[in-house]
Amino acid sequence: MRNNSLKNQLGLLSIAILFLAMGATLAGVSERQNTEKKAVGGTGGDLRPTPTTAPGPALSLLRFKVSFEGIDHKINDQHATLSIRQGETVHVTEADISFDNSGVGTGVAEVWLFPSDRYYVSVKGPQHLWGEFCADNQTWVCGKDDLGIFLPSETVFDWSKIRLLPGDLPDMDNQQDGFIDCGDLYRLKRQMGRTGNNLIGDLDYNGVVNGGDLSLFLKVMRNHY
Ligand SMILES: [Ca+2]
Ligand SMILES: [Ca+2]
Repeated sequence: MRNNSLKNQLGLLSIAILFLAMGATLAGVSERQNTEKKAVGGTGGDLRPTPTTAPGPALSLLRFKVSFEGIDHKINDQHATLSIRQGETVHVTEADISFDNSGVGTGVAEVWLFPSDRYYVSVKGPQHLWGEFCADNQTWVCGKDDLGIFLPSETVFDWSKIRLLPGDLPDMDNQQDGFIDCGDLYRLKRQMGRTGNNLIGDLDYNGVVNGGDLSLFLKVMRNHY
């Protein structure tokens, strides 16, 4: 009996040791798995580069100065259209322009822009051809070597050194075709002698359509066509 009891005790002890050994083995496997997960999953010791994403578009305030050919004095506020291009993407927006005593107009347009992108900006006055801008304080016509301009909201871009050219008069549907031609001259002549505000033929904004406007129109045609 005593021998059997001793055998049973030894047997139980062996089983206990076996379970302890298995437990230690399983714990070792589990620890390795956790370590591998940490190495792959990034919770401590992650060596993979952190992915980065380009900043998305943000609603920006585009502040700018422009001037009109033939205007060197304060005139009433005018409306301008802006076309802001980056590659194949074009944003079109509008802005009111207020003029100082020297005829320099200041406008602000709201537009969604990518802060990291360069843009070309075209501005069109109410009776004017498009003027294209690709740099601050620009004095030249944009060419293929110009990369465009970053447009941070805190900058006021001075584009007044290149004057917007008058002569593209709106038609009966209030549309401008982007050219100065005999159709514009016809509309100007039909308005000769009229007085008042916001006359499409009043290119110098003095409240009357007369020879001064016709002279300005012909000067633009002569110098730029
Ligand atoms: Ca026209
Ligand atoms: Ca006039």
